[in-house]
Amino acid sequence: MAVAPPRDDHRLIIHFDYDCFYASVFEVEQPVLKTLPLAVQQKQILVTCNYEARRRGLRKLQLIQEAKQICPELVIVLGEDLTKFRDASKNLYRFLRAFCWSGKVEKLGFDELFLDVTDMITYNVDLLNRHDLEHAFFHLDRQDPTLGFSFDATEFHGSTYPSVSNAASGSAWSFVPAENGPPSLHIKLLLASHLAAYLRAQLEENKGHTATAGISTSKILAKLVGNTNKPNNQTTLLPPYTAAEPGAQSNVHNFLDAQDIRKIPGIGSKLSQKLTSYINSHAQPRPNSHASVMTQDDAVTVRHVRLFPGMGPVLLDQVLGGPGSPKGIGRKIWGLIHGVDNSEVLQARDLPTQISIEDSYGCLNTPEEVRKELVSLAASLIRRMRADLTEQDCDGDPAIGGRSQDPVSRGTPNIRWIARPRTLRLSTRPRPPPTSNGTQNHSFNRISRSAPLPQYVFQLDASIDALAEQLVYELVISMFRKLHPEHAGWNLRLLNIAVTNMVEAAGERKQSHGQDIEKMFQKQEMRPDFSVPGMERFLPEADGQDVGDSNLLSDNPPSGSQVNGRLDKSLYSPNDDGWEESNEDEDMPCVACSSCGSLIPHFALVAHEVYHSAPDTE
Ligand code: DGT
Ligand code: MG
Repeated sequence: MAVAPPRDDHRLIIHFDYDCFYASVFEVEQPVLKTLPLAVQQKQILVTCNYEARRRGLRKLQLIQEAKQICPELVIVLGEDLTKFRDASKNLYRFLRAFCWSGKVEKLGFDELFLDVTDMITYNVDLLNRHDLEHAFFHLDRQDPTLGFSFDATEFHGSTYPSVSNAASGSAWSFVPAENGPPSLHIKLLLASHLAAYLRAQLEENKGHTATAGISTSKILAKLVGNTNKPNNQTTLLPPYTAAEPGAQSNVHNFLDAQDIRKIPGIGSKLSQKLTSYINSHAQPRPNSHASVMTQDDAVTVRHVRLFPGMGPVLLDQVLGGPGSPKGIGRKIWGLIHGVDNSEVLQARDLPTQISIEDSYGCLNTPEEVRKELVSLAASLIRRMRADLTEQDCDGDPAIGGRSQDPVSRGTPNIRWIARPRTLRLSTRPRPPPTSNGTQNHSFNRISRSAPLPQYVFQLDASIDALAEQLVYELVISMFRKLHPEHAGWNLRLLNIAVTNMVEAAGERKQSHGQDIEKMFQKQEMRPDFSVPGMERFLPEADGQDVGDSNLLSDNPPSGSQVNGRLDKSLYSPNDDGWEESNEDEDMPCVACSSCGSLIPHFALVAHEVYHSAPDTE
């Protein structure tokens, strides 16, 4: 079946992958480490190592023991606390985002980014002086023509696929737009290659991190082509992207054909396993191979799939479809292996919709264990809230919610909350009881409970450990008791605490409409009766009387130390992912207020709306 070629309106996408990311975070802290073989350890695994270590034969995801044997002088640092990687990732993301006009900068995990630079390239191609390409100037600002960098527009920066000597020949001039003609893809990619090089250099100079980049017209192609030359390099996928004339070769096909099917983003391990076993078990002769039959171990490439007899969306649907498979899977995968990926680079979003911290356990059974873990999780949560939801208050303008107006931030000049979650959620997953035939039941879900988040957690001058203790003793334990009324023996496998229901401070968007949320928070501080009648049972009880388990309130609070090996997931999920079997508000149905997002019981909604409509007295 013919596949429409990648879109012809040519978006320009740059993919960044920071080199040996975790290791380089340590190197930036201690530059002397750059010259030594360095590995980052999590559990017994070397999760990554710097290129000095790789030169000595080490590789990612190797056993630490094995790595030490290969390289006894290896320097090992512990990487189980992800905080510093997350902070570095956010910092680099913000740095690169500042260059990108469209604001379309999408993070993939901690160390990959996609930038949609189409508008920057279109603008600069239009301004290119075709009579002096060697001394071209790339404008980084539409308003200030002096901001930018010089470059040589007669050649690509960095590596290309295919390499330039093998690429379709033609003088650089022939790729430059004709006087009134549309710019060629070639010249757009060429400019994008120089922009990528400039950004990589800025990243290294200002932040100390090197990165590998890929440049093409879609996320999938930019990511895959970037991988071909690592580290500290970049690769542009050259046109032609379509086989326009009979017998002509598309570089997209040529490039993708050689890829292992498992490496194609969007084809996860399950799908590639299904494809591999289908292709291998049908024992087709390999195209261009001397071997007449493939073995089970043979890697299946895109070419094997694409040229497999009868292959197309219908056969792919048969091979990959089935219960649980998304509709149209065959068409989607057929598109991907032809380089068709129209997914947009998502608009930058600074604020997570929720922050969630969790840890899994062999078995948590006693109040003492639970309390200790909850305090530790709460400390991590507050630390994350401070990292992700505050910013330097540059102008300190009280009119937009600056620090001087914020009672809970007083004493910490220059830092302010840019968003405040309204809801705290505690989730647990007990170990399921064995089924009647004695086998383990694996389908036991999480249960959770929510409550309004107390305002004191926003005090920036209080110690995180002290706040975590207070939060657990005054609120979280009572939530836990409601989830698990039994005194002990819960056999817990997982604890998760999260803050949700994020409300952006109005000062963030100076032109935002509606009520100034920051002011509303202040009023809330001043009005003890803001807590709607009937909600008190969710609110912190100062003396903890409702908690009812003296063991949980022992006089011996633990330190808020980090839990090793914490799983720290679902941090930026755009919405709750539906895994939860929530019994929240089971006996008091609540609705989220459309103005401020608070969870309000039905019966109190009218009173709450009256509160919002009250004239602003300030
Ligand atoms: P690179 O990109 O090949 O130069 O090396 P890295 O270290 O940047 O590796 P990458 O990009 O695959 O992953 C980014 C970071 O994520 C890496 O520094 C450590 C962490 N990481 C990667 N794979 C795993 C994994 O399988 N498990 C765990 N726990 N962490 C991983
Ligand atoms: Mg990387």
